[in-house]
Amino acid sequence: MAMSKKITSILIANRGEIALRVIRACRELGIKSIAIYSDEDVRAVHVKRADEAYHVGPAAPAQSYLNMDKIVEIAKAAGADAIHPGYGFLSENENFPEMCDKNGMIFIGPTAKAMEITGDKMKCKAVMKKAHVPTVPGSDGIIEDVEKAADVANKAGYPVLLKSAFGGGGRGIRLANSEKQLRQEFEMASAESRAAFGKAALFVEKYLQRIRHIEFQLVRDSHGNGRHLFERECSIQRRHQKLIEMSPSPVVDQKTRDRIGEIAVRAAEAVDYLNAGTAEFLRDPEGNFYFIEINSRLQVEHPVTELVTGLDLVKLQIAIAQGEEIPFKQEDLKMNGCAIECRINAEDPFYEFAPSTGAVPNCNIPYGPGVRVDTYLYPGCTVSGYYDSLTAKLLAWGRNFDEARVRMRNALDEFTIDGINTTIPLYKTIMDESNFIKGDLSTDYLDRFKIFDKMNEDAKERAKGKASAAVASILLQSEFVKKGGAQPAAKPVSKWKMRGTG
Ligand code: MV4
Repeated sequence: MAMSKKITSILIANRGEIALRVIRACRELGIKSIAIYSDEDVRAVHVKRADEAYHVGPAAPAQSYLNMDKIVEIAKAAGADAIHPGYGFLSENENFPEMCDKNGMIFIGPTAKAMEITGDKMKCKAVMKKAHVPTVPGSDGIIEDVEKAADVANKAGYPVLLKSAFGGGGRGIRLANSEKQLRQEFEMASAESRAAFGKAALFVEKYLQRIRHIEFQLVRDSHGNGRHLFERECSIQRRHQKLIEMSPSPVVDQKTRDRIGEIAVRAAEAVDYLNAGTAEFLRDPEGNFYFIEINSRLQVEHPVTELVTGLDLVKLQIAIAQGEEIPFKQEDLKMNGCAIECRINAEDPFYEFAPSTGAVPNCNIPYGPGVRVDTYLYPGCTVSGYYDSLTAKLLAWGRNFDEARVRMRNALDEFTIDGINTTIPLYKTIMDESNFIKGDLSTDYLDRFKIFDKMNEDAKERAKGKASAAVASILLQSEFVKKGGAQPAAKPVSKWKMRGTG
């Protein structure tokens, strides 16, 4: 598939901040950007910024941003050369690249074949084992009977996890601490699986505890060149939703980075990967890395990598999609400084992350040295309940972790979003938290260090601080008035005069 057709226009099959991100890359490259929008997004900023915008359908994703037929129809009518799927929506649907191809359009992403393999966890694991990519010890494929399961578990050592091949995002995972428990869980899980899918598609893995989620950014071109763009540490999550990502990981030294990065490139080769993707690993406290999956899309957290490498991943995606070779060698890449990303979600962290949507009458978006914000927010916008809760990605870059962390902390103070609740208060607490500062991260970080209790305390303190500041300012003002200094009802003075220039 060494296609080499210069892309001159791209339809962006997405919305929100990622649509804006792709539009910016198009503008830089002189490529025409074509947006689509649902009824809900008539006033969305991606519609204003794109060169052209077309209505795709009603608010519901199935009838708009997931409607392949309609999207391809619009792309054809608009004369698009290529389609960028962003993340979510159609980005990992293996039918979409084929459909684009049939209609003479370039899909900016991996091939259907690579998507199909990476989308099937068991198949992917088997391919990786063959390619000598380390995977979690356990069964080679699906286990149909309980005796075989007990056998594998005894070899791997307890505790083990029973995973459903049809699960995903933490669904269909059961823990067994002993053979007795394994037998019970196996019977229940296979009955459940048979009822739902007609067969007991279970596999057994050693249960890794206190793990970190560390992933490597990958790019691979149609000429077979594969590169890794270092790691991102994504251990701070809640219910399999990432909240904070950073690069470098506090526990990855250069030797490990080179070693695991090379393995990640090998993983990409094993599935003949094309374009940008991510190899996910679990790291245990002993420092062992185990491959778990490849995400066959550009990820939410890709700007973390952009800040530490100086590369533009969307521009790179477009170059690869039009048949170009990746313009750098592995040894040309250097990691510069540290970047942290906080996902600003429209959810209430004080109330089980309940969705919080509606009008945003005003907002203040931070900026300044080392600060990047990818967002669709603007004063007067609306946050819709139909789509993903991500409203903004706040990133801070620094020469080292602490500079990035302090910049993030200050930017969080500057960031205000009126009308809705967001995850900002949680991140303020985390940026100040001693274990975060030490880099003591794991996927159970929030529970292990009782972060929500700390957040509640912090919020109380801040409320007190605000109340006393308000009282102090009233007192000050009354003092000032008593001294006869204030002229509250004075006629407005020209600002120019006040600055002493008039
Ligand atoms: C594991 C694991 C521990 N041991 N597998 C959760 C969803 C998924 N895709 C894989 N997951 C896990 N698999 C073994 N053998 C722990 C998790 C896990 C997890 C993984 C990545 C990021 C966050 C997580 C949170 C809880 C559990």
